[in-house]
Amino acid sequence: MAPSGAPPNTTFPPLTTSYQPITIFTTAYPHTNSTLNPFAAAASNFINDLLNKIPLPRWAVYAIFVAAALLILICCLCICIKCCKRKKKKQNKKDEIIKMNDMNGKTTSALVQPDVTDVDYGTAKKERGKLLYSLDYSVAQSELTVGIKQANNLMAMDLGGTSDPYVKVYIIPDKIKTCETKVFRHTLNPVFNERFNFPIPKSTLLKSTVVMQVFDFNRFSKHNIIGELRVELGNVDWNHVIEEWRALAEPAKFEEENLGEICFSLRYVPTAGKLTVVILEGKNLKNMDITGNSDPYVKVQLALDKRKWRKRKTSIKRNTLNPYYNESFTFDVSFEQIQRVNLVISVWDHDAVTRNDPIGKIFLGCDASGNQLRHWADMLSNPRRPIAQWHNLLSAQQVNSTLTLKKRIPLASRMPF
Ligand SMILES: [Ca+2]
Ligand SMILES: [Ca+2]
Repeated sequence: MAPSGAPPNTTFPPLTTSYQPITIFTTAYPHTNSTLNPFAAAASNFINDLLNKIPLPRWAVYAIFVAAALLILICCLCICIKCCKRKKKKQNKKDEIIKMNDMNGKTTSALVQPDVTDVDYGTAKKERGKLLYSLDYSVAQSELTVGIKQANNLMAMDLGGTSDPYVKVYIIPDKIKTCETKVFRHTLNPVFNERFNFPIPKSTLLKSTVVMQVFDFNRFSKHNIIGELRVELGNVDWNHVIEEWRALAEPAKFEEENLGEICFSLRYVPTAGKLTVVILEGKNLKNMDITGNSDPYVKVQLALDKRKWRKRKTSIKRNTLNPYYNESFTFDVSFEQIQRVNLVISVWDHDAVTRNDPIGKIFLGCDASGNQLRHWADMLSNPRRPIAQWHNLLSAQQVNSTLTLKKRIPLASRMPF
C-alpha cells in the first residue's frame, strides 16, 4: 500500500520534504537509463563517485577537463603540422636532387661534346680566326718570300661586329724591315694575296722567326691586334712549298721588337774584388729620332740584393745606330758580394730638348737566364780573363718586370770599408 500511503506523505510535509524528492530524482535519473545500458550506468556512477571525491567544485573540475582537452587538441594539431612540413621538405630535397642531376647531366654532356668552334683549339679560348700564309726561300737570291693569302673568321674588334684587318710581317731577331698588307674594311674574311721579300742569308734564316700579326685598323684610335702567328724557320722543311692555314694565337706579351744589340766584355778578379765592364759597341739600334737615327749612350748599373747600388755611363755618340765606345768601368765587388750582384746594361737615346728615352735593356747575374746567364757564368768560371759577347736588347718594360729593383742602398753601406 505504499502508493496509497505516499500521496499523504507528499502533500503533508512542508516545502522542505517536498524538496528532497527532487534531489533524489536527479540522482535517480540515471537509474531509468540503467535499465537500457547497465554498463554505461556503472561507468557514469563511477565517474560521479570520482567527481564527488575530488575536493573541488564541479565547475572547476569541468573547467580543468576542458582545458586539458584543449591542450591535447592543440598538441595534436602541432604534431600534424610538423609532420606535414617534414613531408614537404623531403619532397623539396628530392626535387632539388633531381634538378641537380639534370644540371650535372648537362655539364657532363658539354664536356664530352665540345662546341664545334672549340674543336680546333682544344679549349674554350677566344677564337681569333685563321690565316693562310706561304713561305718560299730562294737560295740563289738569299731571299725569303712570305705570302699572306687570306684570313678567315677573324675576331670582330669594332662595334658593328666586324673588323678592318691588315697584316704586318717581319722577321726576328734581325728585324730588317716590317711589311704591311692593304687594309680591308668591314670584313672578317679578307683576301690579301700579297707577297713580301726579305733578303736573308741561309745561316741566319734557320735562326730566325717570321712574325705575322693581324691588326684591326681604326682611323681615330690605336690599331688593335687581333692575333698573330710565329713560325720558327729552323723547323721548316724547305724541300716543299709551304702553304697552310693556322689558327691565330694570342699576341706575345712583350713585342720582340728589334731594339738592337750591344757588345761588352766582363772581367772579374776575385782576389782583388774587381769587376770590369767594357762597353764595346752597339749595332742596329732602334731609331728614336726623326732623323732616322739615335744619339745612344749606355748606362752600366750594379744592384746588390736587388737594390740599386752603383751607376756609371758612357759618352753620347751622336746621330748613329751603330755606336762604338770601348769605354771601361771598374767596380769594387768582393767575392762574397759577386753572387748577390746583378749587372744592368741599358741603352738610351739622348735628346737635347726632351727627356732621354730608353732604347733597350738587359740584365746579367746568377738569376738571369739564357744568353745573359751564360755570359755571367763564363766570366765567373774564367777569373781575370775578359769575356766579350753580343746581346740582343730587350724592352725596358720586359726587363723591369723580371728584375724589380728596390730603392738605392744608403751611401754609408755602399762604402766597402
Ligand atoms: Ca676597326
Ligand atoms: Ca735623340
